[in-house]
Amino acid sequence: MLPTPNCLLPFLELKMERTLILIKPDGVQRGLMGEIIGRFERRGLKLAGMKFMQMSSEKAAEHYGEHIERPFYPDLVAYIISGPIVAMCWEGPDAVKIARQTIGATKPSEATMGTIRGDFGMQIGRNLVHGSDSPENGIRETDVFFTADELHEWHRDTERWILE
Ligand code: DAT
Ligand code: MG
Repeated sequence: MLPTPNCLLPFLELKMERTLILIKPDGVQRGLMGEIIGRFERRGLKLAGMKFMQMSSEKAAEHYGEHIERPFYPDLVAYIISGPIVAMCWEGPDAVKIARQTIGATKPSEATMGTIRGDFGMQIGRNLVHGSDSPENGIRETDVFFTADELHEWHRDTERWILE
């Protein structure tokens, strides 16, 4: 794993994390963008960046590089580049864990009801959403999709009712 840049260390120590969330092509095609975005928004995570885009195979390889040796890799890449996606960066304390909990288990048949995959998913190869699995990957993956000027630091007026 690449070392964390020094400027990001205070961010990690505060446990203020960033997570990269993708609404995969099935989520877009099924008209679930608003539903999925709303779940992260209502949970209390704060949006730092969002874009509607179609991934190239190069970007898919960069994003999913850790899975390159897995048998499902070619299907995974074909699926993720098959249509437009929504890429988002959400932040907050424990954002990675909170987002993974909101998304649910990788296999929709094992995902708890009330999670995105548990409520809308059927199969592992159409599991609607990606979420980073560690704070370090949250930073690395955000960097794959966003430039610094596409990430916004803004004051949310409801902040004190969400975080103590
Ligand atoms: P997650 O997306 O929950 O972080 P992962 O990182 O292990 O899961 O895998 C990335 C994606 O690859 C996952 O969302 C769906 C696909 N995938 C993982 N394991 C698979 C398997 N055994 N068969 C088919 N697809 C799989
Ligand atoms: Mg993963």
